[in-house]
Amino acid sequence: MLTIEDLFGYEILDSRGRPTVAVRARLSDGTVAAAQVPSGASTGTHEALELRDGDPARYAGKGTRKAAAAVREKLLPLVRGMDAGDQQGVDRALIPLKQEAGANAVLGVSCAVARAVADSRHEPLWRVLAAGRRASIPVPMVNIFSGGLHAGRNIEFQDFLALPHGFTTFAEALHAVSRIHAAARKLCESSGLAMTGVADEGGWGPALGSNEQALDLLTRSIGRAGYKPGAEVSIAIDVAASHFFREGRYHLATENRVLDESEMTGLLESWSQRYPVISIEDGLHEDAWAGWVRLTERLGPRLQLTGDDLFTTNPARVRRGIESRAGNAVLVKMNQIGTLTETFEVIDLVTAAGWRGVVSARSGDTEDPFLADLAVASGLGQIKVGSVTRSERLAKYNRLLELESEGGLPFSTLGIVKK
Ligand code: 2PG
Ligand code: MG
Repeated sequence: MLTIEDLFGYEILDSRGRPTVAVRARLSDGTVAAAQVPSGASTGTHEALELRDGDPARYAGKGTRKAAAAVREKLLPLVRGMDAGDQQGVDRALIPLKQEAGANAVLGVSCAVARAVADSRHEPLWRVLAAGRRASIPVPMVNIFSGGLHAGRNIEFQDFLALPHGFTTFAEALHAVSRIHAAARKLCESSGLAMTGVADEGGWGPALGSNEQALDLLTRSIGRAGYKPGAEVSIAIDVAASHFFREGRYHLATENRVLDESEMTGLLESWSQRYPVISIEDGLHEDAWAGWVRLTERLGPRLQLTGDDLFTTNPARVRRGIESRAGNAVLVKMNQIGTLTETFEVIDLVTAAGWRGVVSARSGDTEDPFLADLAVASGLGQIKVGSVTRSERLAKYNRLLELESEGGLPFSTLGIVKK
């Protein structure tokens, strides 16, 4: 039996230059493998604990040395000698320690062990993760314009993404969004918008006069890149509504207006009619369960309504959403919940319910391509990694290109076609 012999955690920096955790696992056959943990900025209230040192002398209190040290001191004693191939057993042993050691430490162990097992068996990571599930190469939803907490609050809505659903391969879909990203820059420059570098996820973050302007620019960028908006490439939005919600209302500071829930729902409805929008994430606040049900009744038949902060990849919250019909899709982020086992619990709930799912990176990510293999293994058919610049983003796309080139995996047929 292949057992866990040693675990070692260490502090590294994420794509924003902030500390995060990496873990190296050593198995009884000598295999050593490491995994790096991502970190969000627009985090949901119900996410698992990300342990930070709180020492103001280092990285403004955001150091991760405590979480890193907990890997050997607190987590290793729980799993040393366990069957490394029993991911569920390993994860179940770790789950009670999420609060004390940090979910960042726990996830690092969960992923490093999975990778070590794959390496030891000389199997691709996705196949070990899939464990019999139907794997596929996902369609990417790609950030073109950023707002909110990822771009200095230039506008309130966080993500305007291109969803290239009209292509037969991942490589072609990626090529299309790369052209759209370039066309967006040109369009902004010719519109007199200052372009001074990219936002946290590699997209453009110009100072716009309104949130709707981003939709207009994106629709035109798709056209200028040579694609028919809505036919080959549609739009996805991440509203990240919890982050501009105060005292029961949605504050669109850029536009100098404040909306209640039904006005917010109305705004999303009118945009989805005037622009080729097919997917809306976090359109309402993370605890507005009743509002989400109403939103889903109204827009669910036409749109993918994805819960990110609403569900925080938490099986209990996802179950509640499925039962009450709050949304119809789930954003899957491993570090919101802290283990691979719980992440797959969510993936399996989503699949069984006939919902959609999007495997997602964090705005603070790393050069670890783990997420690409997870997305393939999940069979959910969609991945969100940010834009087509910055190597922490490209690490995932490049891995998907590699897997597609090898052949043998189907490209997801999302069936999202809106003419
Ligand atoms: C999101 C993510 C990724 P963050 O809200 O979907 O775009 O952002 O990692 O900051 O939560
Ligand atoms: Mg989100």
